Amino acid sequence: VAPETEAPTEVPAATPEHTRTGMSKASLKQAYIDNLFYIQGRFREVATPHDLYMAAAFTVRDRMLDRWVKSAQVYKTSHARTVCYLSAEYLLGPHLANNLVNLGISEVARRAGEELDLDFEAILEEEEEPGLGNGGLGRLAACYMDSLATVQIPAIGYGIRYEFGIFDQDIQNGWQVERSDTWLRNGNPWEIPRPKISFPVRYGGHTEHSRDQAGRSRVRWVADMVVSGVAFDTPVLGYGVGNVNLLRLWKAEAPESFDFQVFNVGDYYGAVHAKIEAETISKVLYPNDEPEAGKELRLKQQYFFVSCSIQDMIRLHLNTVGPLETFHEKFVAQLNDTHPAIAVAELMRLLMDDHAMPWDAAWDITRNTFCYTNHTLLPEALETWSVALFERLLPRHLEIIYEINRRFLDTVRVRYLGDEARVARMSLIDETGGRRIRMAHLAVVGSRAVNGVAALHSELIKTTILKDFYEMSPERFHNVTNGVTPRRFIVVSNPRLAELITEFCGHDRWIRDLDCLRDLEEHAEDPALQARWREVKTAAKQDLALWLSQHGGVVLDPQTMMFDIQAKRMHEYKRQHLNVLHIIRVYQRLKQNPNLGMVPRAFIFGGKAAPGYYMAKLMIKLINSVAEVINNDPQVNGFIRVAFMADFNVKNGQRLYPAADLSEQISLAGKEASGTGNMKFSMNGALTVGTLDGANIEIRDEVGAENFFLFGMTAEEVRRKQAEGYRPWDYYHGDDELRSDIDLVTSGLFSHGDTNLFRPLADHLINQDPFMVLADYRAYLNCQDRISEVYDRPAEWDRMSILNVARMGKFSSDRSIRDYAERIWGIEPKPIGI
Ligand code: B1H
Repeated sequence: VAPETEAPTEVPAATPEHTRTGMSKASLKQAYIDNLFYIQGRFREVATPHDLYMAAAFTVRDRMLDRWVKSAQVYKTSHARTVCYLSAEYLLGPHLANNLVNLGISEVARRAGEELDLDFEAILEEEEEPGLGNGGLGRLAACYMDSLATVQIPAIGYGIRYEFGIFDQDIQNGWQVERSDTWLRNGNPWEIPRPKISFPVRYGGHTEHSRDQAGRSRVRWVADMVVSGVAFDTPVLGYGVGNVNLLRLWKAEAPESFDFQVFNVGDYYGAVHAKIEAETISKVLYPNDEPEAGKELRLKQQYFFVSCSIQDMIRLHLNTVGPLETFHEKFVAQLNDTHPAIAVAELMRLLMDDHAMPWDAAWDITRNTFCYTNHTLLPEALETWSVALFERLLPRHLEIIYEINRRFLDTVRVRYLGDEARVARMSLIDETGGRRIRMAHLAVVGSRAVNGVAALHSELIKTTILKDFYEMSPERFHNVTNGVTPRRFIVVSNPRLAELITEFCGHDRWIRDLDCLRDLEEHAEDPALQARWREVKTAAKQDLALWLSQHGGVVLDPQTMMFDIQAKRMHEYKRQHLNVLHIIRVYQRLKQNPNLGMVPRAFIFGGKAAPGYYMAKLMIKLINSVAEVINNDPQVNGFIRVAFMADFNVKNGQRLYPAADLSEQISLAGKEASGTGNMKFSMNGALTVGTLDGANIEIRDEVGAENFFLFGMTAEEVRRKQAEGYRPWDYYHGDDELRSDIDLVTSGLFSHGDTNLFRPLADHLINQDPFMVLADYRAYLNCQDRISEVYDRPAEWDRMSILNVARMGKFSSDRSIRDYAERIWGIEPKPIGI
């Protein structure tokens, strides 16, 4: 985006339009001062840091609204086909810096700030991030919103405006302590409330079946609770384009009339109670990275945002295109995992019960509207709901699901004569044990296309959890490998690297077309680039080291130490404890031989544990306990240090990715559907130590096997070993170093003499080890030794690092979105000029 030419004078040209949305330095300055005064009601002398931030946010937002109006007009008048992304989570991260980049005014804004004597970095720091997601799945939705706008595809992201997002993590005495996330406390300048865009959402009650005058069967759902969903809109601007898409999040409120009804019969407390109950629905994000078993409120949340969203889509369609028969031509709706899968039944209900459409026509539209993305194979993460709960909360939807199932199973029976075992396996209802609804089956049956999130994952879907469905209709199964946005994860978080890339590529086209990074390849061995590359990495490490020393007190040496980072949710399958066993091995080696010549390393961790996940919390305690011993042992702490960064979130992630030399992607093969942190690290020049899991495989294919540190069993080897009967005990007894490392965990060394504290963790490894840490331990250590050797040869390391970045084009979320658009959605870009 070329900002308009600079006005040479201090006083901006004084048309209000100009100062309101002009992009020159003078316009920005004037707009900033105006916003500080007219929106915040402050002048400089009395403004708080938060006021200064709000004025900046409004200055930027005004410039986005300009483009938003135009996008909305073009989309509307051209009846543009639109993607609706349905996701219970959006892990957005701070908006300000990102929007400045996408508007193309980062530099001019910085200079305007300087002239106003503002601390630009402090203003950026002031923003509270909307943490409306748990981890990869929610962050993926946020990256996809950025890319949808950037590749100019009309889109609406639908979700929940949680009042409390993912909890903030404190570390106290080495343990995780959760604090509630009050991100809305000081107001959110990026959202626009739309009180007039609101829909009723009903729960409970019963259904009444009758026939209308034409003899058609009609159903009336008489609910016993109603809440109202109110829209809050956030504009999402693409990079360097005029397209602004809409993120529409729903807040639950008590409908006014409902209040009065109760109030009128004198039940004042009842009315207040009903109001609280309604508002509870969008109160808080469930902080688990797997479904919360049987929690009624969770199902209420899912239905709440899905119902509002589908009602909104129907309203938009009736207002623009017209007849509902063409609904699926106007909209395609992507289900981000099964959390919004109830949408299948909801669209059926609205078409049939509210719009009098016959079953077959409604089913045709429904089936052609939805597409489903699966994000996990872990059995405990596959969502099911008890039929009893469904019946109580969504009686009409249960009827519809039964009917979908009845018709679907009939087609299975006709196709596979006599195979009742298959019928039972494919049923939407799991009849083993208590009866439960299988949300993944509902999503598959109700969708036109199904996809996994990395090549291996998409293959495994076909051979494991959805095998029967794949056999029946293979043409509906796809792969779309995940991606991440280079705007946030390179340009915003690593400006030094961005500048260096631009210099050596000779252009900044790579920001919108990441394949252009290939232009770096020819410089991979150029000592000039390598020297600069190292400077950039060291500077990022210095930034991180400084920040960590000020937040938690760990001192790391960015000059001598390799920064070895594992940052992701805490989970046994991700195997943070494998990393810890390596640290303990290095520690023991150093204690045995203090003169051991070794590459100094800083082992850095970040990640939240689900509040109820005991083992994950114990892993955090273990990391911090190991850190305490190592960091205070002068015999080793010049060589190794351990840091746990509290509160890993988008903002803190942006501090970590640029500073990593080594990226730890060490999940048990077959368990990590894709991973996206792996891409963020690699894009910032970290080399990966990883298993053949998720997108690691594709990253290795792209960057070249010689530029990737591979170790461990393949998914196939894992499967075989588990089929044979895996015995971790044999590894424990067969490897002296392994045994000694695990024994040190329970020796009391890391727990002030308490030999019980880590016993559950050690025992679990020795006896069960469901994620085969012990089986991969030796391969991991050997690989880490190789890594240290290569790190000792800087020219070789730098070359590998440059080639990693140069070959990351595939992992831009722009590519993922183009894949969806072409192969799944059948939708064309609708370019909006600036
Ligand atoms: C992923 C989840 C998830 N897979 C349930 N599944 C949740 C499941 O609140 N819940 O109920 C929340 C999240 N998240 C992740 O998705 C995968 O583990 C990653 O491998 C993948 O990269 C990411 C995006 O596809």
